[in-house]
Amino acid sequence: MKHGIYYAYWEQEWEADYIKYIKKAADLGFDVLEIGGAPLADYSVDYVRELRKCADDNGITITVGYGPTYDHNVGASDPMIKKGALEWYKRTFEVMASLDAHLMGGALYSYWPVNFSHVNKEEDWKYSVEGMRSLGEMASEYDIVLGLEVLNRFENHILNTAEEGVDFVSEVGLKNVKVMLDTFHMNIEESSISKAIRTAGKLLGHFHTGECNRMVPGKGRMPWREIGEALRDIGYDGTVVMEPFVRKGGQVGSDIKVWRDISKGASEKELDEDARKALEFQRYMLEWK
Ligand SMILES: [Mn+2]
Repeated sequence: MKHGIYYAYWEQEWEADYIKYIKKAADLGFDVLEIGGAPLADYSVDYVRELRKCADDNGITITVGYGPTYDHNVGASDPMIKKGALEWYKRTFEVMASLDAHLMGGALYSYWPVNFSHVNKEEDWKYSVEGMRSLGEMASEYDIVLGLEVLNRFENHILNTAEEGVDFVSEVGLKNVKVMLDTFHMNIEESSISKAIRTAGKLLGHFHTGECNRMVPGKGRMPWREIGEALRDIGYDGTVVMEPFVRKGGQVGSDIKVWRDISKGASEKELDEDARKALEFQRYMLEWK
């Protein structure tokens, strides 16, 4: 199991200096830094080389998280949107290959946040499966696995439970298109968190962690022992990335709906210390034998 953290824990805007966070993640003891996919296609060759070198020098594996914009929805019924989206993903996958990054996770089958005034689940599901076949085939050329993140009902309508994730991924039918679960979303939608993990089983390709209010693991009431037992039962040996959001303000605070300072005015140093402790806690809860 490799443990990581999403860079946006420390940021109030989505743009960030990933070099800084690669170093920080390594200093705190993480194996993985999850970066945002949005800017990758626009990076210069030189900057990509610099990022890659920094990751290699620090022993950090990069994973990529992405909440696709409306224009990057491969599940769109409009063929022009799908075409443009696939072109953008191709450029992004090329950069990921240069970064030796082999996993992208998020609502890749849709877009985020969804405008719910126009949804038709059955129809959107159908276009989405077709779109993911195209995207998955393209990703396989770059040796990239796609984790389709199951989200709660307020953020997406297509995949809300592990069972739906498994049905969807089975319909897509590609080895590199997998189910991705996140404890924050599961807490809202799943009757049993351990059963959801067992339902995903061998199809689980990426895992996000966080407390019910998105604090770092260990500060809340998520059933970590149950989660650890289920992950061990299915023999999960992939990436586990914590995705805490505790600061309000900026585009991140607004998009994630953080309307109070959950961190209680924590400094960057205090946030670092919380992350370090959460990593120790997570390794213990998910990996003890
Ligand atoms: Mn997540």
